[in-house]
Amino acid sequence: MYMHTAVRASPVACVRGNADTHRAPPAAQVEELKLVSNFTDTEVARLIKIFNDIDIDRGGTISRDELFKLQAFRANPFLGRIIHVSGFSGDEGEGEEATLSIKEFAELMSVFSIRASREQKLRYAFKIYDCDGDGKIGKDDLRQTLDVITAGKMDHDFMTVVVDQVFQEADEDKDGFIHFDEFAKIVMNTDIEGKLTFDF
Ligand SMILES: [Ca+2]
Ligand SMILES: [Ca+2]
Repeated sequence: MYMHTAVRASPVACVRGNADTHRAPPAAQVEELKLVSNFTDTEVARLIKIFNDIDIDRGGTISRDELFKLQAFRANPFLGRIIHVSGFSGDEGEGEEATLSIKEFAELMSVFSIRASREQKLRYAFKIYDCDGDGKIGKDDLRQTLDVITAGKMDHDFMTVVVDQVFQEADEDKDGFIHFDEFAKIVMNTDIEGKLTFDF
């Protein structure tokens, strides 16, 4: 059988005598990904396979479009928009498309997994709403988030009403910002946790 020589081979020696075409991922990679996630060995292996399937050009990173190939994101528009809002924060260069490494992908999937705590999910959701990243949600943050979540379809005046209402209710100490504890209270009775969870 022809053996291609692409430089994708792992530095870890191949296991001999195993004809399985689905090579097991290198143990070091599995351990590394387990450190940044809450997954088991089997789940990490599945995650690596998913990543490699999406990463068609085998560039080692996935773009937002590639991520959206995952059924879970298509089936849950809320999730997809959240990813869109989050903009893969941390690695956007000027004018460059943000991408995820496998490690970042594992972290992301970990937050959305059934293993993540409600607190972890809420912290993540909070970060998404906090567009300017100053640790609190201002009215501008909320406007921007609503704009993305509703795909720009929310009428400007109506949005002002909604934003004012949310602040009226959530901003308990009236400092003009929604802090994490205030945020946690207003989403307490919503299914935000369910929306931020999927099985893969
Ligand atoms: Ca903010
Ligand atoms: Ca406040």
